[in-house]
Amino acid sequence: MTGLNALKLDANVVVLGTDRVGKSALTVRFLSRRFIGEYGNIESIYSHNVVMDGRDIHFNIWDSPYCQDLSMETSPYEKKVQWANGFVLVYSICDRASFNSVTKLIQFIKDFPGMDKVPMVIVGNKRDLNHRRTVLSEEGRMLALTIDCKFYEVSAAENYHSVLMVFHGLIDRIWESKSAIKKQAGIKGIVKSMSAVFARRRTDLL
Ligand SMILES: Nc1nc2c(ncn2[C@@H]2O[C@H](COP(=O)(O)OP(=O)(O)O)[C@@H](O)[C@H]2O)c(=O)[nH]1
Ligand SMILES: [Mg+2]
Repeated sequence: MTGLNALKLDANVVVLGTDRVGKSALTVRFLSRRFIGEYGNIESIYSHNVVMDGRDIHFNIWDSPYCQDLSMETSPYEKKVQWANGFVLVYSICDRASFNSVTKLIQFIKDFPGMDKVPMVIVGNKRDLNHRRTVLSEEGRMLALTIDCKFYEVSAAENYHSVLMVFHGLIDRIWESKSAIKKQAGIKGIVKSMSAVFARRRTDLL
């Protein structure tokens, strides 16, 4: 990353999780700072520009209803996975099945070629319903530890700041992964041009 592009980043983000965990609430909270209660069940891609830590971030956020088909060949998620630079995986702290589904989604995503290290964050939503909790914070934290990603417990209903942290955390990871790819490409380029120079020298000697 050099020059003006050094502080710009395009980030395609997919928000995944079972129905009613608050994917749309979380997305809309991030985009508008508001919680409106009911969101319907439609698929949406939102475009959003923000400045984070002095970087211009252009988000494309794909919020879609859950689909049980997690077979790589037939799942409607296939296109989304290939499009994504990062994932927000959401469950509800009051819904054990939604937590189990996050584990399945992680495996599904990681099975795609080149997606093993794709940036992800895990989000336990509906923290305001602590009295109905069925998933412990530690369980979310442990799951995140096993795949080396960040973990957040939030309430899209009650708090904007924690939701902002989720997208911040993901952007940090996407930034790191894009920088690492560029660095690798840079090193490969140097190795390539050095090999070309040495190859030329060898032929000069013949
Ligand atoms: N108490 C509480 N309810 C929430 C929260 N986030 C979403 N909801 C509610 O959960 C339901 C499902 O939310 P929605 O965003 O449509 O879920 P989605 O199907 O995953 O997109 C709606 O009734 C929301 O008002 C939250 O943080 N706390
Ligand atoms: Mg929704």
